[in-house]
Amino acid sequence: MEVPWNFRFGIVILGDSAVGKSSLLHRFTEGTFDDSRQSPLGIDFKVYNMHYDPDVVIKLLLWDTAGQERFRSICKSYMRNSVGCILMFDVSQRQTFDRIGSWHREVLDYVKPNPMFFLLVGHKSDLAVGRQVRKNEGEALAKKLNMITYLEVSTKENLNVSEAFETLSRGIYDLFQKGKIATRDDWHGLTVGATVDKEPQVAEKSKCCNFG
Ligand SMILES: Nc1nc2c(ncn2[C@@H]2O[C@H](COP(=O)(O)OP(=O)(O)O)[C@@H](O)[C@H]2O)c(=O)[nH]1
Ligand SMILES: [Mg+2]
Repeated sequence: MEVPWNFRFGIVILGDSAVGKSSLLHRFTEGTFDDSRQSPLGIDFKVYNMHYDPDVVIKLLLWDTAGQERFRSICKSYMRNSVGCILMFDVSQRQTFDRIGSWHREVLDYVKPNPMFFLLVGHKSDLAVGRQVRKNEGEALAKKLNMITYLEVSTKENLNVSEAFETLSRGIYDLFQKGKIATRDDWHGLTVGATVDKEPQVAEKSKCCNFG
């Protein structure tokens, strides 16, 4: 049954291939971690109702890039219909951290003139032995790029998984309350107040466009 919602946020999960985007989304929405799970090609889309406080339901539309990142190709419909981005790297793969700056730039360029707010996630924090990026480097980069914050997450050990989605959503909600995010009729990244469900057309899921 459709839960009435007060706000709807589109959230996209981005980062290099194999940093663990699909695993994170799966853990958050289904509650499980399966090492052998194959992510399907195409776009994965999940809905999650977040009870921000007893009176406020924020409906999250969560988009996973499932494979397109290899081709630097991003689907217009979900980029343009998002207000938040979980930008991820793998703390055990330095090159995935080194590419965060270009992800960030390209996403902002792409969604212009619409806003996008970022949470930086250093993923696979359980891999202490193989770690190649220090926590303070992640914190410094998030600060430099003006992101909401930096969090270290392990989907495998279920550390900071729901916190990641909550921190980003709260950050966006607070910015909206402060008047820093303007809604527009032709932009569906952040939608207010409707309780009737009108999701982006599922058929659009497979229609992707080249990034940049
Ligand atoms: N050690 C560790 N491995 C993880 C974690 N999350 C995902 N993985 C593994 O990383 C690999 C890539 O994950 P996947 O979700 O497919 O990445 P995606 O390409 O970014 O969607 C898989 O083998 C996962 O089992 C984690 O928190 N810790
Ligand atoms: Mg994937």
